[in-house]
Parts: sequence; structure tokens; C-alpha cells
Amino acid sequence: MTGGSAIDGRRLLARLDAFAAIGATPAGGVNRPALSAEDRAARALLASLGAARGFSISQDAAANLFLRRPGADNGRPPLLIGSHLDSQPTGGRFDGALGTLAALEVLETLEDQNIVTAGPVELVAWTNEEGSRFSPGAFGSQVYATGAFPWGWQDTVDNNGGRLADELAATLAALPQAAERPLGGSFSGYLELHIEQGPLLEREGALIGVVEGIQGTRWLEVSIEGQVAHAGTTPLADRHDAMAVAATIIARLQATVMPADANARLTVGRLTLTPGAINVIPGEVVFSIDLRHPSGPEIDRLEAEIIRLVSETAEGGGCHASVRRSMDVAPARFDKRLIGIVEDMAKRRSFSCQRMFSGAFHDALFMARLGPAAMIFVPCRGGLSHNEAEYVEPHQVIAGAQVLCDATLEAVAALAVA
Ligand code: HGY
Ligand code: MN
Ligand code: MN
Repeated sequence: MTGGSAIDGRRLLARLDAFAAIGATPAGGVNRPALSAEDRAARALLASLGAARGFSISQDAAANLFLRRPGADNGRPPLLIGSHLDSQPTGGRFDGALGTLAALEVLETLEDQNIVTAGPVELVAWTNEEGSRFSPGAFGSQVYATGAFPWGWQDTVDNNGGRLADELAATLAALPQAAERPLGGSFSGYLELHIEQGPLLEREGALIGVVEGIQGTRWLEVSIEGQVAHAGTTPLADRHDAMAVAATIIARLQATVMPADANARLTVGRLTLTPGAINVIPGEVVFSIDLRHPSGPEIDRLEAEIIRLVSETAEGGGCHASVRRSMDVAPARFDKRLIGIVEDMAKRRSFSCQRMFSGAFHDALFMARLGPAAMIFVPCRGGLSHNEAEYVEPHQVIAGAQVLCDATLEAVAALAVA
């Protein structure tokens, strides 16, 4: 590797091990739900590591956590670098943690080498990016970007009845050493390192993904209301079987949406039915739909198609149905200058790189609405993510963090004069 400030790869790999121990699962993954005790432990460790290097620690009302390293002119808006620490229940040790800990490695490298940046650089660890415990995902960055909490957020509960509002308050209280900061705020640019979470880079043999944008994501909750009845005595004509209707809808969607369009993604990841007894016809089924596409209008068309199919199938099965949106993030395009900086930095290090779009949503999606944002991807083995087997080779971890460091220095200088 040539030029620039070399990061300490050994330190970064050790940090990833230390954070992977927080919420570690027997299968080698992590279960660190947003705003859980595990999430609070990871935040506390990050804050203590930052404080040990003299970085100032702050958090906003959404519990987004910031570590600030001052620059020459601290009147300038900071360059923000970071990602998230929360994980899926059967998550991997790199999703979110890689970008957050690589950002810490960048701050520490600048400190170690007494590099004075034109303006301040701030690490941010966003709250509840995953959205798996509390909807919507990218919660912290959405609150940062809009300056407001999503409508009805105080009523949000997790599957065990845990209230988002209570867990947020407990998380804020668990970090008394973090100064309070207002929501939002200006920034000169945003850079995020993340694993690709898909197979493209590995398949193409590229070490660095230069991300140009993120596809749109819409989460729907479909509720089917039928009638609870006896499994043995109720003939077909008298059934209002919510599960039969749900199964028909899901089978129809799986047979049409993705086979018809290689860019469409439709996933039913969660399904509950009541009462759930083996010899009782289900009276209610609620299932999720995670719908994605690079085109916003196409998401709208697919949603309308889903709503029509749900209503027709429910009616045909003697049931009622409703469809509710629980998350809706439009496609985002990143900043051309920052994309160019990421690509130049990768090439300067002679890292093979490839431009691409992100199939996963990320906090950068909301930051791109406010200012210049871009992302750096590294491959993950087999493209696997949201899976405990998620894995990134050490040299890929180090290369990604090195590009983040080089791009940070380049962006602070370039955006300072913008
Ligand atoms: O679901 C997503 O796209 C993100 O990985 N949470
Ligand atoms: Mn992530
Ligand atoms: Mn994720």
C-alpha cells in the first residue's frame, strides 16, 4: 500500500473482536438489538475508547452517539464518518460494527500521527439502523435528518412488549458522560464503510465497492382477519381461514414479483398467527413484506399490486384484510465528488474497485438527503449477511478502513474549500 496515513490494522481487528464479544451468539454471530443492554454495553465501550483518546463524547435525543476530534477551524461543520452498532438477532460481527470501528480507527490514526484536519471530524454511531426490534430501520439517522421523531413512535413496542420510548430513555441515561446535543446539525460530508451484504464484489473479484446510491425500501404489514373455528367440523365452504388466505397471497407474490423483475426484492420475513393451536382454524394472520427496488415509481406500482392482490384474495376467502406501511425510504444517489474521492483513494492504494449500487439500506441514505454522502463497501464471504456466518477477510477489513481514512483526509480538505 502506498502513500497517506497507514491505519493500525492490528488494532482495528482487535477492536472488532472486542465488540463481537458483546452479544456474541454460540454460532459466532452477534445478537445486539437496538437499545438493548448489549447495545448499551457496546455504546459504553465506544465512548470509553473515544474518551481515552481525548475525543469529546455527545449524544442527541435519538441516542445517536458522536465522538468528535477537533480540527484547525472548529467553526467549520464536521465531516461525519460512522455506521451503527445494533445488529439483527442472528446478525454478523461486521454489519455496522465494521464501519463504526473503522471510523474510530481513522480518528485514532489521525491522533497517533498528529494530523491536523482543516475542520473537525466526528464519528457517529447511529441508533437502531436495523429496525428489527423497533420499526422503522435507520431510525437514528432519520431523526437526525428530519429533526423529528417518526409519527406515533411513542407507541412502538417490540415483540416482548418493550417500549421504544422506555428503552431509548434507559440508553440515554446509561451514558451520563455523553454531553447532550441538539438533533441534526450541519456537516460538510458523510462517509460510511460497510460490508456489501451481497455477492457482487466477491463474484467480480473486487476489493472495494465504490457505492453510487441505495435502492428504495418499503416495509408493509399485512393483516388478515378471518374466523377462529374448529379444524375438524368446519367444511371448506364455511371457513374463513386467515392462514389459507395469507399463504395464497404470499405464494402468488413469490411467483410473480421477483421472477418478473431482476431488480425487485420481496421478502416475507415475519409472520404471526392466532390463536396458533394445531386444531383451530387461524382467525388472524399478520405478516411483513420487505419490498425494494432502485426505482421509486416501481415500488409504488408494486405496492398497489400487493394491495389489490391482498384485498381480492381476502374477499375470496371470506376474510378482511388491511395493509399498513411501517417504513418507507426512497432511493438515494450519493455525491459525485465524494464518489470520485472514494474511487481515487482505492486506486491510489492499487485496490481493485468497482462502482455499484447498494441493495441494503444504510444510514447514508438519510444523510444523502442533507448533504454530500458516499459509501465504501468491502466484500463479505459468499455475500452472506444478517447471518451469524457473516465473514470478512482481515485484508479486506484493513483495505476498507484504509480507504475510509484516506477518503476522510481528502474529503475534509476538498469540502472545506467548497
Ligand atoms: O435491511 C437492510 O437493508 C439493512 O441491512 N438493515
Ligand atoms: Mn448495516
Ligand atoms: Mn443490517
